[in-house]
Order: sequence, then C-alpha cells, then structure tokens
Amino acid sequence: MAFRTDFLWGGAVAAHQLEGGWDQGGKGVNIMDVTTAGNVSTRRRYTGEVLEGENYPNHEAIDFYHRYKGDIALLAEMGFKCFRTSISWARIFPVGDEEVPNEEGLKFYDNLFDECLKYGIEPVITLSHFEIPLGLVKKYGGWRNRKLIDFFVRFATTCFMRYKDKVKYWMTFNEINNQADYMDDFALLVDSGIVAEKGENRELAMFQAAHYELVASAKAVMIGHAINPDFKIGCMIAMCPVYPFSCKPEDILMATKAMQLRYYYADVHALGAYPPNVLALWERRGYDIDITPEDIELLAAGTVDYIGFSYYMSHTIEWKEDNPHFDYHEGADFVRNPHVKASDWGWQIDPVGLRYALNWFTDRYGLPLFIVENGFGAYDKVETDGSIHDPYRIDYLRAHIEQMKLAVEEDGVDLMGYTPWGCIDLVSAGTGEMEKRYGFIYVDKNNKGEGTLERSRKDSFAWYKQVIATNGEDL
Ligand code: BGP
Repeated sequence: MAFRTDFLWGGAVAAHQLEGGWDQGGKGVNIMDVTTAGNVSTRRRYTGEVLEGENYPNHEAIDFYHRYKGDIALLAEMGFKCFRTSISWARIFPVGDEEVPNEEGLKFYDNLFDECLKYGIEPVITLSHFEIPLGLVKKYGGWRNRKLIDFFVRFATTCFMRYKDKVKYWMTFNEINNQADYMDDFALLVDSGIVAEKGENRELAMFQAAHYELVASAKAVMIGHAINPDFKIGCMIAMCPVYPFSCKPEDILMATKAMQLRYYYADVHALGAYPPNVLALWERRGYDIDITPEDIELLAAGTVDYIGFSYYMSHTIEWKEDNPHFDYHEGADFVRNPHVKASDWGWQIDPVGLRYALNWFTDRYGLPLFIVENGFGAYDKVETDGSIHDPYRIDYLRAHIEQMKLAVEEDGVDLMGYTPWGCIDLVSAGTGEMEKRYGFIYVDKNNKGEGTLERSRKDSFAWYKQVIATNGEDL
C-alpha cells in the first residue's frame, strides 16, 4: 500500500474566500475585504476603504459563516479525515493591535472545530491566509513594521491556547513566498500587507517584511510547542518548480537561481538560517536589512515540523543575455513549456512536476511533506437535471495522486496528507471570480454574485469519496 494508514485525505479552503459574514460577530476589516476583486481586470486595485457600490465577492462569499454545519456534513459524507481552513485574524483581533481578543470570533472557531471533530475530521489550520487586518496595514504599514511580530505572536498564542485540545496541525503563513514576485502589487499586499509607494525599492521592502514574518513564524513555532508538545506546526510554500527551458548551461543556472530565490523562505523555515545566495544578493545590492542577533537565534530555534505546500503548476525559464547576474523575479523570462497543456486560466498542468517537487523538498529538508493545495480551476456546467459532470477535474486530480503514489513508493517520500484546494466552490483569491471553480461541491452563485447559494454534489464528489475509502488505491 502506498499511503500511510493515517494519511490525511481532505480538502482546503481559506476564511476570506468562503466564510462571508465579513462584518459580523465583531470581525474587523481585513485587506481582502477592501481589495476589489470583481473580475480579472480590477482585482489588483486595493482601495483601502469599502467603496459603496463596489462588488467585493468575499463579503458574502459562500456564506459558510452561517452554513458551516451543512458543509461539514457534506465533507464528512466524502469521508474527509481532515479539513484545512484558516482563522480570520480580524475576527480575533479586529484592528490587530488590541490586547484582548474578540470572544465572539473565538467562539465561531470553537463551534466550527467541534463540528469537524464530531465527524472525526482533524482541523488543519493556517494562521494567516492573506487575511491581515486592515488596521495593521493602515496604522503600521503592514509587515514593513517590526511591531507586527508581536501582534502576530499574540494572535498565534491566543489561537494555540484556545484550541490546543482541538487542533493539532498548524501552518503559520500561507504561501509566504508569493512575494518573491515583488513586482506584483497583489503578491506584496496579500503576503505582507504592503502597499508599495511610488519609486520605492520593492525588492528591499519585500526582503525586510519577509524577514519579520519569518521571525514571527519561528517565535510562534516555539510558543506552540511549549503550549502543546504534540502540535505539528508547518510552513506553507507555493511550489511552482522552475524548469530550465533547454539544456543550455545558462538556462540551467537561471532555473537554479530562480529556485533559490523562490524557496529561500523554506530554507529559513526548515533549516533555521538564510542561505548563502540570499546573503550574497543583499551584499551585492547594498541592502542593510534589520536583523538582530536575537532574530538569528530565533530563526535557528523555531524551525518547522513539516513542509506544507501548494502545487498547481510548473514554470519554465530561459536566460537572457542582458541578465549577467542571473537575477530573478517571478514572471520575467518565463516561457511556455511546449510539453505541457494549460488550464483556461493559463496555468500549466504538470502532474510529473508534483513528483519532482516532492523529491526536491525531501532532498533539501528531509522533513515530512503535506500537499495542502492542489486542484483544477474550471468552468462547470449544471445540466437540466441538476447533475454536474466534471471529468476534467477528476482527470487532473487522478494524475496528480498517481504521481504522489510514485513519489511515496519509488522515491521514499514521507507524505502526510493531501488536501485539494477549494473542496467546496469558493471565491478565487487571484481573480475574485466564483466561476473559477475547484470544488467537489457546487455552490449556486455566479460572478455577478447571483444565485441561491444552494450546494450540490458534482461527479467528482463520488469519485473522491471512493479515493478516500480505498486510501488512494481506487483512482
Ligand atoms: C493559492 C491560494 C489560495 C487559492 C489558490 C487558487 O495561491 O493559497 O487562496 O485561491 O491559490 O488560486 P485562485 O483562487 O486564484 O484560482
């Protein structure tokens, strides 16, 4: 048998993409509540205020805040062993810098976790999934400010104490390395709460903010382990392997440099120190990053228990002659890979890349791995009889699970679990669309926000149920 007997089959979501109830239960505003995301062309516009008449899809999302009991029952029907979601920071600390948490927010997650545990479903919790309270962005400039470490640690400690007997699996920051694409406003905003100023050195701002996040994460890991030694606390890395376009030595080196910069965050989380390539880059650029001796000790002491990562696609890169240092930032120099197909949104579909990623992480860190996101965003069609046939989704997931199996059986990878993204349809983080659907469960709502919010089972629902029941044998 390929997968462990305690393999964590489940699915993943994030608070702001499904809960709704954005101004209920004493919750404060988080950055996604003011990031216009009505369609692809407007999604990058961060307003800083809730503008009247604007469509903020996550304000209602799929109303999980009120409907979670029915939704968890459906996940239980599929046989879920775990459910990955996040705690909305602004539900617990509405502005972010309060000393006392919001009891109503804490109670919501008590109820949610109890509902999961009732069915034997383990909650797997991300502390910060693109959900920084707006107050921390406006008052402190987001993660550019060292003070954020204390606010985050207070939030993490509050959650660890409150849910220590209900939640065992944690992650600190979702896709912390998205900001390796620091030229992208959205990546900087959701990872670090940074609204870049005109003419600002965005790369420097990113390195500094990411440093504070890495220190905050290390502190949280140490505190979590002291609160409950059984906690498993991981990082969460967006893994898109970067392939060289050809066997030209410069292409290979370019891909290596890209991997170094995309994944140095994982090096710090897992190995407890910055790799030489990042230190050399800072030196070459003349960056004076605020790092104290205490920070260095914390990073070394607060290393993670496992690597959680998302995997959707791979990238391919080609070296250009005007880049003598092989400097990388995401997007630049990417080329189409002629060997793989792409989704309707242009995401390259590459199951073998998942096996590559599993091997790469194992070779580098030797830690248990947890695939906490993977999936296929697609348009679904509801037939007149209400059925939804989504063979493309099944094909995508099957092909990826087959590669997971090979990684475990043939490569010896230690894989803890698999939680496909958006197990119930939700709002896309990247585009704000409802109709970019990932779920086994369909939610009746369109891009304009119209629909009954009624839930129904897609064909993939029965398929995934069978996969779980046979521990991945029957695909
Ligand atoms: C990851 C995020 C998720 C999720 C997913 C799919 O980057 O962690 O929050 O949204 O990607 O992306 P999208 O929603 O843009 O299709």
